[in-house]
Amino acid sequence: MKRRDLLKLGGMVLAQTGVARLPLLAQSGMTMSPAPTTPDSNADYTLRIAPVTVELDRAHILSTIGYNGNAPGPVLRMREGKPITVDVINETDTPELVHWHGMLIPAELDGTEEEGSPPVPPHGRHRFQFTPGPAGSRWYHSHAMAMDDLHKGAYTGQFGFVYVDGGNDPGQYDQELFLALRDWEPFFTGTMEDDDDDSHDGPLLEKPALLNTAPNGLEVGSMTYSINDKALGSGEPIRVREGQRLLIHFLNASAIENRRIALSGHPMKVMALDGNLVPAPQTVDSIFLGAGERIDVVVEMNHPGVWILGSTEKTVRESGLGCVVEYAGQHHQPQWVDPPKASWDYTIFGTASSSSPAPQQTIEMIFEKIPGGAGKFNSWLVNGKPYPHEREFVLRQGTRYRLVMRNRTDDAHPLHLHLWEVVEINGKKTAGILKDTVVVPYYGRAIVDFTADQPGLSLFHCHIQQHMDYGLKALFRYT
Ligand SMILES: [Cu+2]
Repeated sequence: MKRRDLLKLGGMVLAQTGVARLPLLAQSGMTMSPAPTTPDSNADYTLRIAPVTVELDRAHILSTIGYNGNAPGPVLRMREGKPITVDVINETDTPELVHWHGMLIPAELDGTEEEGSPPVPPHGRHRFQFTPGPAGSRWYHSHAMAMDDLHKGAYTGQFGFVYVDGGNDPGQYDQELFLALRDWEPFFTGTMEDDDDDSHDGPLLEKPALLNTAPNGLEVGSMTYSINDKALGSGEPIRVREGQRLLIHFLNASAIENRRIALSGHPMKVMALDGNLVPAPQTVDSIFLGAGERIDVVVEMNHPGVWILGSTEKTVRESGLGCVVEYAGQHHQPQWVDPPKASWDYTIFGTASSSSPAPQQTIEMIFEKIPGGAGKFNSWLVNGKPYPHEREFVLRQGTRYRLVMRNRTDDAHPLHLHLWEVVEINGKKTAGILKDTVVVPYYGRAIVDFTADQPGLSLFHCHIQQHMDYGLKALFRYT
């Protein structure tokens, strides 16, 4: 989407320093060791929600709310199908919700206010017991509403990876890394300019003939970024040796923005989208992650040097969204190499025909934005109506649905529901790609199929916090 103009105005420009000091992988959330449990608990994991300090670099020491003294929180490893207990202790003054994103678990455990999941009370605790699944890269994060409070919900440091082990990982890699993309210190601004080319070169199938030209409202921006808890140029590099294979789990944990990422001089083989193996892994020069999305890639380390992995947007990268990858024996300045320009296309990772049952019913959704005007917030409508869409989207257990999402707004929205199969993006068909979040392109269209097999309430929503808070969501319920 937007940011670039703002970033030109200010923000720190990364000094061309090499890499220095600090954080151990264990501190930066890249660790694979289990999170500590507290002695007073017999849970598998304990998550403590409390104020934390995050040192992105010497110039940016932030205070926010995080898990277990850090942001991101620990990587929680679970075994698919093996019941697990997680105690969540809330040491803050406000109720909190922990959402298990991508996990297929009952609504009361899903951690979403709108679904009626019980909050973790202020200075209270809540025990989560569930059977993790499906296998793959999942994550946990606050699902509290933030509205006009940029110190709540997904704007805070309450996020972390969950990796659900399927037990059949052939382990064909030398290093496994968990990298979460983040922006910090959000602010409201009315002067964004839309220049994200990632979804602008599509066919604009849903662009209305008559655009609403009312003045735009306030949006959320940021000029401070990191991967895990470190800005580019701070923290330890990822150290590699020639000939190694890296498995990198990427997560876009931003509450604000979709992102394109590359590793200079190194193509990446996309193995899984949102934690689910894709039918046709492909090698690409850059990847694009909507807020909430995960991508697993394998990278062959066959280009010795010292390289920058990070945002393809220069200002964003130089304001922190990157890290250094250093080959053994190489000590020069980290280099950035722009990847060739390309559009992100989910469909290339799929197959021609689906083995899933044909949909029995179609749900049509039209997204529109009502510009808020100067100093006010925009709002979003689904099918011309505001949230909550009482009894509008009622599912029958076991039925296969086709969901047609028509984006008549000037933003690319990462829409999230439990699990669906991508059918078509801007008219291009595919099959076999299972995801829980799909970016519906700028004035574009995305079609997905899903089976109604998660009884109870399900919240369908945009993963950009402000869009969700101001209407881009709907409750699905069952008959
Ligand atoms: Cu959105």
